[in-house]
Amino acid sequence: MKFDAEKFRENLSARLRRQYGKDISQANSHDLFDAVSASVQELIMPAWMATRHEYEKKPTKQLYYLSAEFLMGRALSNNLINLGIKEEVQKVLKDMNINFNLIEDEEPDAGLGNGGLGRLAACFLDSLATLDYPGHGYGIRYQYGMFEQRIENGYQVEYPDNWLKHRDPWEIKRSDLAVTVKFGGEIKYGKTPDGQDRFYVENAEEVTATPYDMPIVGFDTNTVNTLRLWQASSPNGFDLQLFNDMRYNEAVVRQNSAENVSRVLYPNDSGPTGKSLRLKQQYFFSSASLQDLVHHFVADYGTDFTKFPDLHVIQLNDTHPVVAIPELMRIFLDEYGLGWNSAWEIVQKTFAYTNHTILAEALEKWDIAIFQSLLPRIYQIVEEINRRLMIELRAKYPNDYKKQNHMSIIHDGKVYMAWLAIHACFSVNGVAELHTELLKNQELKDWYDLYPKKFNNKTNGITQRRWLLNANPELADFITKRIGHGWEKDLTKLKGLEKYVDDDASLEELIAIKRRNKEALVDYLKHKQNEFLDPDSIFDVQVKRLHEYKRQLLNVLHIMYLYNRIIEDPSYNAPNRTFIFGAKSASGYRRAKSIIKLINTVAERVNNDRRIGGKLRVVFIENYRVSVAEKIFPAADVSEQISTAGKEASGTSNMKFMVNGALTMGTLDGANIEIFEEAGKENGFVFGLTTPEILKMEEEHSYNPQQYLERNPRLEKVVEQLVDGTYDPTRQVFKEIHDSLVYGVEGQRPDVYYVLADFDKYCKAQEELAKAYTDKKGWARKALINIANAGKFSSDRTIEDYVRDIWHLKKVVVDNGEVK
Ligand code: 26Q
Repeated sequence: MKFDAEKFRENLSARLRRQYGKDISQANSHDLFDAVSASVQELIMPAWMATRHEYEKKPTKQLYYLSAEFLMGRALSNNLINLGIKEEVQKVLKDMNINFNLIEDEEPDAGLGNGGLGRLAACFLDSLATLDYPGHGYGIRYQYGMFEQRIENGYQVEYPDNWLKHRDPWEIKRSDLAVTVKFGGEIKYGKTPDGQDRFYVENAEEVTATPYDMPIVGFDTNTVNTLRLWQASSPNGFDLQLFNDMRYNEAVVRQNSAENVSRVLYPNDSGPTGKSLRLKQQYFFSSASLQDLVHHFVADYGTDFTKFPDLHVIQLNDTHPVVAIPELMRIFLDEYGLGWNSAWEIVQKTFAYTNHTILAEALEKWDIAIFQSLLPRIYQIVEEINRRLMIELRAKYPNDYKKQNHMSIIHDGKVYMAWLAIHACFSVNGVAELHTELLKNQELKDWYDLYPKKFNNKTNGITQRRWLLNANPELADFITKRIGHGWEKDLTKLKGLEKYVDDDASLEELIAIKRRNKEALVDYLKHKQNEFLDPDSIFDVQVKRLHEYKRQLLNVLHIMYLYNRIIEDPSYNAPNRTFIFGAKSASGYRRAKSIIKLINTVAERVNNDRRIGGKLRVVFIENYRVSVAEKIFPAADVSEQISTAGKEASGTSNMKFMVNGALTMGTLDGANIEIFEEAGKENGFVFGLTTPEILKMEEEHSYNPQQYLERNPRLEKVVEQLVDGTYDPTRQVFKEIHDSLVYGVEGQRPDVYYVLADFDKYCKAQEELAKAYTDKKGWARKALINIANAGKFSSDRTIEDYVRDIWHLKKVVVDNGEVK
């Protein structure tokens, strides 16, 4: 885009005057952040309008990505980079004596997601716009995003994330497009004014859904797509009568009830809570989004909906928006009078579903009682969908009642959202090769047998614009100096770096860049947490949500083992290591919270033991989130990807580490397998049980954790140290962790995630890693090979795969929207 520095400068000053009544010298960092962002937003506007105009001008199929989460992080720097004006803006600000970094740090993360699934949605939006595809996001404008985590006395404590406390300069409220979403009420059947028999609902609770639009700026293109987030409010405000009667609390009950729908992101990313407010959120944004699409369609094309699937494809991000399926049926049947068969045909051509988990306990199901009372008409439609499905199943598997019952969308008193998705959608995909195979052959086998053609794999990816170009500018320059530009939009070009893997000067430079990035992280942690890290030590990093299956516990047990060794064996000799953790736990996940306490307890002990002499340090980074991740990946030497094989659907941090030149310490799980395939196993550290080995042990019930304890005294010792007073004088705090490994608690088998089984293999792989690190050049060479082979893991590739196999979109090139 053309950038007029003088105009930008004037605009900025004018804004500060208008909005804050200040001139530049009086403005604080926050005022400046807001004014700079607003000025950038204004630069985005013409291309955003031009994009919308272009999509309206020639009817073309558009993608709508329905997701309960969009983990966007910060927008300022990313937008500047994608607009191609970051340097210019930085220069203008510098000339005005304004420090860009300080301004940047004023922006709160848009933390509207838990982890991988939400960040994937954000990376997809970036890739869609960059590749000139008409694809938009629909979600919820949570007033409070992912909680702020503080560590108090070693424990996680959650605080509300009030990210909207100042205004958000990137959003535009579209009150003109508000719709009504209805909950509860009674189903009636009767005549419409023009004499047709229809279902309708009476006495429903009405909630207004107001859209707020955020621009999604493509990199080096004029395409600006839209993320539309819905906010809930009461159509009638508060009750003035009650207020006048001084019944102040009662006066706002209805208003609060409506506003609660988009109040807060549920901070658990595993087992469904079964909370009806969560189902309310799901229906709220699904219904609002579909009403929006249908209104627009009817305005343009009238009520012949046969063309609907030619112009819309809706991707469901996990089962969270699956209630959109019966909602579209409801709109067609009840609002436009279509017959069941024609409505169903359109619906089946419109929706596609992505599965993000293999954990059976994470598959969403809702109690019939909750579902039916909250969404009576939707429930009725689901019953009819299921009635017709069961006819098919009875015909196909006449005597297999077990299968019929298992596949029924409604059974055991619950509504199975994944079953509804698989039955209704034309595509069902997993997010890495192994994951998709496990869905087909294990978890969803019955469905794969019934609908083999629906199943396909789309290995996840990440956007190199945010995670390399923006987060690691020095590495980006290193790359561009050697292979030129082009990798920003075609990450496979990184392959060109392979020429340099034996070039000493390049390796030296790569080492120097990593070193400076480590210093930057050291600096950050010094200021934020008063932690002093050694940049010459190995930065060994595990950052991700805290889950037993991700096995942060295996990592800590290994640290406890190293600590014992260093103390017992004065001749212990290995490079200094810093183990870095970042993880939020779901607020109700007790065992995960104990693991956070354990990490912090071990850190406290190890870091304050003089005998360790810098050999070992443990750091828990508080409140891990996108903006902190952007400082961590560039500084990492080692990427810990150590989930129990078969449990991590894909993982995406593994890709962010790889493209930033960290070596993977990983199990053969999720996308790790594809990473090792691309980079070569010899350029990382593979260890642990494989999925077939684990499946076999599960089938035969042959896993005996006791054996591993007996055979490995060092393992026995660290496990015992959880309860012998070494780390906790009360011996209570880590008892549950201990017992879950050794005995099994709450009816579970012991060591469900094979921590003890993989411990020895992990220690050996870690030893190999430490040895490899002593060869600085050899290590840098491996790092460069990893970077050179990271091309597959761009979300651009993922999006092209979706477009080719599922969405069938055409690129729409937008001119710059500037007045000619
Ligand atoms: C469901 C019902 C009620 C409340 C919460 C939820 C809920 C919320 C979030 C369930 C799951 C999630 C998030 C799951 C998630 O992030 N999965 C990850 O998705 C990534 C992108 O595909 C994968 O890389 C990870 O392997 C997978 O764990």
